[in-house]
Amino acid sequence: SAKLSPEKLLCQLRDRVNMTMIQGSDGPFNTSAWQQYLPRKSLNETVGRLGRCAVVSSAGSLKSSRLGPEIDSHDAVLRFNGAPTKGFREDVGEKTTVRLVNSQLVTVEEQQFLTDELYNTGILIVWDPAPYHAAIHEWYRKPDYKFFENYKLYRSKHPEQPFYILNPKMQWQLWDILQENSLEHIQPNPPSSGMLGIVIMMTLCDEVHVYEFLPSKRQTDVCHYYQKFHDRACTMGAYHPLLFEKNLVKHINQGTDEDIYIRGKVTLPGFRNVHC
Ligand code: NCC
Repeated sequence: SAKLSPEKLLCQLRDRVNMTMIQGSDGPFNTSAWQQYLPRKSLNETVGRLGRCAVVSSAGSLKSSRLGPEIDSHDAVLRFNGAPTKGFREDVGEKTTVRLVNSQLVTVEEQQFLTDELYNTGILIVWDPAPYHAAIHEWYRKPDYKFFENYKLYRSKHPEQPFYILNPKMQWQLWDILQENSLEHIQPNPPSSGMLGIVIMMTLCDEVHVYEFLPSKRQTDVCHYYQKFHDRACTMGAYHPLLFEKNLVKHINQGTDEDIYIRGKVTLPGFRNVHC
């Protein structure tokens, strides 16, 4: 197998995936039209040093898990896209420190990103699928979704809420590592929000617990814990290389198989605690 040991894989992730947010000094964002919108403080300054962190997937298997109190006991919690806490507190908790959203959600009118108060809590980070290893200027001219206008509108409405744009180079640095550690050829589509969120928290925290990314005994075809919709592709992947992401996360899990089976819980070290 082409697979590296878990230790070597963690080192590769630490050293090759450069998690940064777009800053006002990054061309083509270094213009007066952008300066007033991009947050002045870096994400690191905004969150401070984080200890124990939780990443909560949106999987249907969170339903009836009663993991809420355990999830809320973390110093910081990351959630995805439109995943709600209201009405689901017992299973997913209510703390939301970071919400990672894709550019489709920010752009498409029906998603109500600009009006739904769900988005008004915590730090927001948006990411957009960029062409493979494209330079930032090339991506800027042709984002997958034209989310820049809604980003600016949201920033004007909520100037106090930190809202970052993920530098798109990260997704392909991560994809390269996924491909190198898989025996099969992977479609060149970017990793899911789930995988990106896991690596973001490994950068910010001492320790990361991921819930229901690797499915527990509650595994189901129900796509999300907050909707009735069924689709196996939600768990296995279609556009995103989700299966390869899950294999990689399983490989570097430092928790027990029982934790996966009972809680859907994976334990990963923060990059600060990875020694190469
Ligand atoms: O469904 P989504 O993902 O918002 O889920 C967030 C992350 O949770 C993990 N997940 C989800 C469901 C499931 N059964 N198993 C899981 O492991 C995945 O890691 C997933 O990334 C996305 O990644 O951004 C995605 O977004 C949705 C959708 O755009 C948003 O929910 C906004 O409505 C995509 N669905 C569609 O476009 C129809 C999904 O493919 C990827």
